[in-house]
Parts: sequence; C-alpha cells; structure tokens
Amino acid sequence: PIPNPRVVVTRRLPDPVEARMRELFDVVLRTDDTPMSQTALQEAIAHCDVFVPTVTDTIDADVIAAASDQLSLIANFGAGTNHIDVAAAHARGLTVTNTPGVLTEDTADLAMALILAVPRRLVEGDRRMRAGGFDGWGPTHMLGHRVRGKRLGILGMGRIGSAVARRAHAFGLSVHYHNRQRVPETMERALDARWHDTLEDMLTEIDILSINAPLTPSTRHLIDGRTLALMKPDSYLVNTSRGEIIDEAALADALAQGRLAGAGLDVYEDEPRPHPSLLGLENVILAPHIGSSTHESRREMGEKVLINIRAHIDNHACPDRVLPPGARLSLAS
Ligand code: 8YV
Repeated sequence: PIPNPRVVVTRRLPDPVEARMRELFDVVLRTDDTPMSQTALQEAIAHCDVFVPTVTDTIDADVIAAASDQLSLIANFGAGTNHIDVAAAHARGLTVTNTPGVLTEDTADLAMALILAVPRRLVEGDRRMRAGGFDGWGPTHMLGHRVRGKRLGILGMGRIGSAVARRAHAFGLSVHYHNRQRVPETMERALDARWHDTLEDMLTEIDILSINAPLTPSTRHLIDGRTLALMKPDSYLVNTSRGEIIDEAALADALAQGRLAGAGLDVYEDEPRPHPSLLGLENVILAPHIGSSTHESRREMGEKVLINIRAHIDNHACPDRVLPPGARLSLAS
C-alpha cells in the first residue's frame, strides 16, 4: 500500500469528485480549467504518485519519461486512452486505468440524437428560425430523409456501438456492423446486427454510418477519400468516437460536393478546431465533444477514477486496467 499518496489532476473535475478526492488523498487540483502545455504536464507528472489526465492531455513518451520515481498509476478520466502512450507507460512499470461503461448510454444517446437530427435537418432549421427565415409551412419546405426503414452501419461494436444498435431498432433502422472481430453469435442475435467482414462491404450497403470505434493505428483515417467514395451519395455519417478516424478534409470535400448527404460530428481531427470548410456547410451538425457531458456520466467517471486509485494504493487489482495495444490477457500458464 502507498501511504498518503499524492494525486495530481490535470483539469477541473466535477465538484463532488474533487471534494471526495480531497477527503481521500493528498490531491493537487487545478484552479483554472485550461489544458496544460507539454512542459506543464512534464512538471506536474514529476511530483506525484498518481496522475489523473484527461483526453486533452498528450501523455507521450517524453511526459512519461519526466515522471517521478514514485509514480505508479495513470488513472485517466475518460474511456478512450489514445492520448496516452500506454506502451511507454507499461515499459516503465506504470499501471494505466480508464473509465469505461459509465458513459456508454449517454454517448449512445448523443449518437442517436445525431442520427435523427442530421437527416431531419433539425439544427439547420433552428438556425433558420433564429435568422427569421421561416416564412410559413409549405409542402416542399425543408424536406429531409426518413430514418425508419434505413440501414445503419456501426463501425466498432463494443459497449457504445451495442448501445447505439439497441436504440436504432426502436427507430426502425436495421443494424449492420463491422468490427475488428465478429462478436459472439448470441450477442449478434441479441443485437439483431448483420456482420460485414470488411468495412468496404458495409459502406456500400448502408444509409447511415455511426463511428463507435476507439482510435488506434489501424482505425486512424479509416474513413478517407477512398472509403467515403464507397458510400451512397444520399447517406449520412455520425462520429462520436475520435476525430482522427476520419480524414476530415476528405469528409468536408465529400459533403461540399454532394457525395454524402450530411454528417453529425462530436469529435474532430484537430480538436478543438473543426476543418474550416465544415463551418459553412448546412448539412453538418457540429457538437463540441459532449458525448459524456452529463452531470451523471461525469460524476460516475470520477467515481471510477477514485475506485481505481483506491484499489491501486491498497495493492488490489484495478478494475479498469488498460493494456498496451496488441496485449491480450491469456489463460495460458
Ligand atoms: C470524455 C471521451 O469526456 O471518455 C472518453 O473517451 O471521449 C469523453 O467522453 C473525455 O475523454 C474525458 O477525458
């Protein structure tokens, strides 16, 4: 066990989470809420036993090299860990944890909200109202596309992808999916989802694509000019995972040239800046990375961070350990 561990947190966390952290640990909390520079991260990680970063922190090999000898845990506040060099952390003997599960339903709700709002031009209509551009109902006024009866393709059938699939059935969508690995047959049946062994095959058949995969070297720019060209010109794309899975310039081109009907984005390749040409497109909804932005999810994410820290300092296995890419738990002795 680590007596009186010093915990350093990189961003402001919800008040109840910070209050509980103060009760439990010798914690260093931020007073302002701006993302830290690389130099500030190196300085911060050099003085703690436990480090709590978020998605806005790039925890690369240089930051990890600057860690104090006492550092033994990086407890990420968030599910995705693509911003952490997990392999470098493990090489240094550090444990890395994340906060999966508690944000699943809220993120899936946002994906579903975009799946409905983009084809129905909801945000475009709101803009029009505010600009005084609604001059009365008309038979051909602001026509969108029906969602019911269409085919939804889910890229990444993990927790969030499955939660999107369950919602989609309620709206009359049929569910298709592509994933690194085919999910077990019982789960496939429960989700009533049709497997495609290649992304390309799925893209040619679907009307709406929902991206719910983690960012890894093999998903970076999976959606680029070539794969976008396989999608039907009247199809839509929604991304609530990581922006870098899409080549955003290629997406903006496809949308501007009418090779794709619309998009709903919550994440960006160069976050927080969307590709400038997306800003002028009416058929795009741009959300500011709010997939897990509910009081409930953020509090529960904080609780997960606390549970992982507690387990670690008490010398128990952390419930949410993140393994380096490619590592697999094995039952072999
Ligand atoms: C979080 C997210 O807000 O959990 C994730 O991976 O993308 C977001 O929902 C963010 O990561 C907090 O660090």
